[in-house]
Amino acid sequence: MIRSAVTVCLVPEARRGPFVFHGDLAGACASAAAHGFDGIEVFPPHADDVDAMELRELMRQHGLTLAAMGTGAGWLLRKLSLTDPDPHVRMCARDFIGAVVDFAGGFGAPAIVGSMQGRVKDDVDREQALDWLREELDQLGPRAHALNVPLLYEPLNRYETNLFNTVADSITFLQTLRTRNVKLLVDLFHANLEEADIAATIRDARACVGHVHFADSNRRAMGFGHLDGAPIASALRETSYDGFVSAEVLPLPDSESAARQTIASFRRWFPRG
Ligand SMILES: [Mn+2]
Repeated sequence: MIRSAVTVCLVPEARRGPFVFHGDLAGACASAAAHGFDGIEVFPPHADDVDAMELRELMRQHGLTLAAMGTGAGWLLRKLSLTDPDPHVRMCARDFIGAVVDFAGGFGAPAIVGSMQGRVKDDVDREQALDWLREELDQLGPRAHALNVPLLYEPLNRYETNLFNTVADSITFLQTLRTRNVKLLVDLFHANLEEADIAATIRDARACVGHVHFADSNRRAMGFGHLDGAPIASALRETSYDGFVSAEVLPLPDSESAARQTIASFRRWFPRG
């Protein structure tokens, strides 16, 4: 069953970032549940900054599931990445992501490697950078597998990384890993910039897709931009996608409106019974 989620950002430095709710975890959970979402996706400063008991109680109280947890604060706050030329920085990046893998895994949820993948710097050989990324993902993938969850790798658009921008190139790379436990996160905002045909991309990727960021062409809630969501939703349904579509969108014109628009689009494209 395809499930709905909204993002909750707990990083003050990312308060202008593409997250539906900011700062108030309890308030976000109450609102997500009131709108009828199935889950929330949390973007924490660090895994240690989230109180697992509090989160578990909020999930229980509101009947929500933890959909996924982001790791981008490791880049935003600490400039850590898995392709940094400094081995110590790569180790810190792996530890940062590993802590999120462990925390989220305790909730049955995957961690996301997005901006933490980094980029090939000007003075670094591309194959070398890919070897570094491969080495780290081959450690993190099994760590997630031990908790019975995948690790999510998110292709980003060309303005955010020069590693891989398309789903197909990402899949080709993931097939060179020893671990089979890294799945793809297809973010519709990035896909709109990079893919020729998003629905065909989803069909071709099929079982490799583990999570979807549900965002329109302008990073606003689905329906507030110019993406045609219907064929994308059809592709997800026809490939028996069984994960979350999670609104990683700007809180415009405000959080409540973005949540309301997202759930309306979700219900239109993924009707239940
Ligand atoms: Mn995303």
